[in-house]
Amino acid sequence: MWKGTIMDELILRSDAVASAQAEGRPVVALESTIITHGMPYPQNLETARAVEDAVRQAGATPATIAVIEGRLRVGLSDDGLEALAQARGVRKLSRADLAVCLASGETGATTVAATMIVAHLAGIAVFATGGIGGVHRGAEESFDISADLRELAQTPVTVVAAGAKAILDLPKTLEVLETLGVPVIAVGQDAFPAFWSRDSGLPAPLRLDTAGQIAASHRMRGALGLPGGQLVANPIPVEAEIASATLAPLIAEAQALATARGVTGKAVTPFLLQWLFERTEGRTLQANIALVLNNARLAARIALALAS
Ligand code: PSU
Ligand code: MN
Repeated sequence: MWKGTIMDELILRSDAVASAQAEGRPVVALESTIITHGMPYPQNLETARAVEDAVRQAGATPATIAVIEGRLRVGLSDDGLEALAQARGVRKLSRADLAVCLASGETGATTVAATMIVAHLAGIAVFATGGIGGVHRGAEESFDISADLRELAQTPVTVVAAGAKAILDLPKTLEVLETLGVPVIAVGQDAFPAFWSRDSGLPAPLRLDTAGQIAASHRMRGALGLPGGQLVANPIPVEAEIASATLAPLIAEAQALATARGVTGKAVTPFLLQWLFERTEGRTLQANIALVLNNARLAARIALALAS
């Protein structure tokens, strides 16, 4: 079939991913924007490697997704990870950018939205990241709402994140997810987590306590013919969290600075993360690393449950 041929030409799987899929073993998709735009070098490379190891140790195969010179890569080699981690000026790809980047043979890192699209094309149902994009503060003026939210509404991938980043307007983010019909499932607690902190002060719409239950609800959406995925909101481990009261004034400062400097569009999230990293002497980065690892482990358990 022509569609299959084009897809086979576009998607380059690593050997590990190809054999895992051929044998029906569990695979977990991982994004690459967190490597190129979310963390500084060399912590980005160390984290990318550690996240892949965490997935392997939990019994699944990691598939880090990126566009390298116009090819969709599903599963990167260690050299590939290193090149991406050191590269400068890499594009940040969301749904809108994917086709242009591929057609022009360029290199780009996939956000949550683009990683979901590619994971689904490649037949991967579970994806681990840090935190999804959402409704930015001041969105009533800027209209800045991440394409990640609409992707969750239309692409059937279960996304494990530590909630949404506390730099966002979390009440509005939850309202938009509700409008879009996206299940927002807190893991093991009633509160919606806020990325660096376990509790956003907002109740999560749904709660599940085990990977098996999350896998079952993923399957049930498929059986019902519902498009779209699930947002699995996995709180950061207690020992790694930063109290939200500590971060609140710094986030307000970061946001004010971004507005004053006219930072807009794709640059907003990387700007805020980088500024918080500097203002907390790296504490937000340490917390970010801990929560991504925690999400990778849970995603692997969900993928295992789906594969059995
Ligand atoms: N999670 C992290 N760090 C990140 C991101 C997620 O721990 O940098 C990235 C994801 O790729 C997400 C993006 O899709 O931030 C959101 O960007 P925007 O707000 O521009 O949609
Ligand atoms: Mn945005």
